[in-house]
Amino acid sequence: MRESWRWFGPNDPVSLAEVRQTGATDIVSALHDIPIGDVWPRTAIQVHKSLIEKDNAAMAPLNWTVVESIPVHEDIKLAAPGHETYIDAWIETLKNLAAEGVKTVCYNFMPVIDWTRTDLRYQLPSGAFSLRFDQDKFAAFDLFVLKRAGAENDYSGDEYERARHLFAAMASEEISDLTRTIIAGLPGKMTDAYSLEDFRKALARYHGVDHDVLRKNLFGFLAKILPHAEMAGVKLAIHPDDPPWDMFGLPRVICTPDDLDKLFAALPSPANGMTLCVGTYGSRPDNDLPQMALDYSERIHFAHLRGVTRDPQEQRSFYEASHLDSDIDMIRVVRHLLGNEQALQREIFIRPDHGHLMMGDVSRTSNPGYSAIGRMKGLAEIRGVIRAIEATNSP
Ligand code: DNO
Repeated sequence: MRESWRWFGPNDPVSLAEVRQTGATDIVSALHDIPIGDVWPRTAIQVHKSLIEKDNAAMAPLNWTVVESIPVHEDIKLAAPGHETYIDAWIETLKNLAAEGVKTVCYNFMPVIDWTRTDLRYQLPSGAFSLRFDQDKFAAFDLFVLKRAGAENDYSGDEYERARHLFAAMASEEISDLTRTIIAGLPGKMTDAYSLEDFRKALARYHGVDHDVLRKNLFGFLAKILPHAEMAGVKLAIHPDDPPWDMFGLPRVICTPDDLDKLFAALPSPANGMTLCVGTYGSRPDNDLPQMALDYSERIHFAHLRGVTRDPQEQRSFYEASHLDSDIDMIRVVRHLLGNEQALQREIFIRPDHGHLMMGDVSRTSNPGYSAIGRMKGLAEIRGVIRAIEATNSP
């Protein structure tokens, strides 16, 4: 397994020197400054790569091997007139990355919003902070802040009442925090940051786009990309929709094994792969993560390892628990991923996906979910699991 670490570039508060100390060997990164839809020039990729790899002769090497993500322009998701230009740009970027040796490419196809949480500082009994998605808060935002037309049809009477009560008790500061958290965006998101008005406009563009249409647009996009990926030796790794269900009346099409089966049946190319984002898929009780790790052995090129614990009453609400102790059987997931590597004679990239905000990181600037110490703890725990399984399996 190749232990990787997400690095947001020169502005990331966690430096490469710190990343090196975690023992990770591979860097997961992107050119976040380039506007969505533009080609990433080869020279810009080279500059980023040399920044990451500049101390490799003297120190433990760090290599840029995984991209997370090349953003997919909304016009592609909508198959809007002229979207072919954006597909061509995506292909150019893919080729430029491959030419520089960056050949594992994570991307997602979530309309309008990328990953979504409602609380960025949810305090755990240990005193550390975690990220949380609270379904009632989300509903309160949708119904009473955004006031989305037709939103009431998406919630039961009981859900509506819970959201109404919650909203009535929220101070204006809390409302603006919640709004910012949901629509202005989280680190690494691959969609634009919106004002409320722009957000409504972005949603309106999807009027009439249901699951079938969005899926057709995804498959149409991939049909054009995959031959180039194959030629360039690139492995694509689609990231699931986080959380994995429809939101704001938008269809989401990478949420379950059924979605994955449709994707791989329609486009069996070996370059067509997935990111097993354990925490995202695991936010649904009906996704069996160890089973998915087994079933998609050949398709998993990249894994995000993170634990999730759901609320007993409202199963769509969850917090990001510790990497090993959550509702997900992480040990079995790791065991199956290792088994796949053995059986297929290849390595996959894993990274600790998010970590708790804890210790010295609490008083320093950090990207929500992407602090240093919490992620290092997650990586170290997972490394322990890997070593223990390897030792048990060796003759
Ligand atoms: C959040 C991440 C997402 C992810 C993109 C993949 O922590 O998992 O930002 O990178 O959705 O395209």
